[in-house]
Amino acid sequence: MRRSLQLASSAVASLLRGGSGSRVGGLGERPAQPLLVYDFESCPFCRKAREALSILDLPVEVRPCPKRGRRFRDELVERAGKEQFPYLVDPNRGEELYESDDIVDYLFTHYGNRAAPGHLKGPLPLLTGSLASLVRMQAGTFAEPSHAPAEPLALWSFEASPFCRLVREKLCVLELPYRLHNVAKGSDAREDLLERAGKIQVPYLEDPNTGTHLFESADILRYLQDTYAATA
Ligand SMILES: N[C@@H](CCC(=O)N[C@@H](CS)C(=O)NCC(=O)O)C(=O)O
Repeated sequence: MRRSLQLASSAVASLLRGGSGSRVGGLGERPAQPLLVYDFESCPFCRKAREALSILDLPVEVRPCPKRGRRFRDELVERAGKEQFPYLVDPNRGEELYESDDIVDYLFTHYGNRAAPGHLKGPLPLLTGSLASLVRMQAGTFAEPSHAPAEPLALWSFEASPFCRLVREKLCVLELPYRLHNVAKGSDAREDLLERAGKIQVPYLEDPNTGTHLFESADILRYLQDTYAATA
């Protein structure tokens, strides 16, 4: 798909979800350690959980589990017993959960100061989230051959950004683990990004394996393909 189409369809995907995950709100206690999530980008259940993480300004270690990928699916089965996504691990409270509704409620209960908002509950987010995946032609669904990095990468992003979505889809299909720093509008972590990278712009990628630091989604996509795709 041409880049202009990629961006347009990614923007439509965000619109279908009403821009959910573009702004933080209702923050509660902050976790000492990042949470961990097993998910894949096009899964509408996973999308709900990622929107909650973005709204609640929570950093999270992502273990991408695209279909036909084994790198982290096997790890999840060993850990929890079945391939179902999303799966959340909270090392701060010793909790581990399947079921997107339970995960969203859990996050708002422990890391928000309000109940989960209505747009993350019921059938509507699944309908609009599935439509968003269709508009994206199921990008971020199927694993592509790749080399595993020694260390997880780090991505500064927020859920509703059309540019960030393209990068998350690529990290997903290449099964590249990464620390996701959610920096939606209103996030305190934006100041950290400014200090670290010199400007507030997402997506921003750091790869400790190669010492690479990159803004610009097109450059990041090219870098990930050239560095980690097995066919490169
Ligand atoms: N009720 C579950 C449903 C989750 C679900 O069905 N997830 C799908 C992906 S969208 C899944 O895990 N499929 C198995 C697979 O991809 O192998 C929830 O809300 O979390």
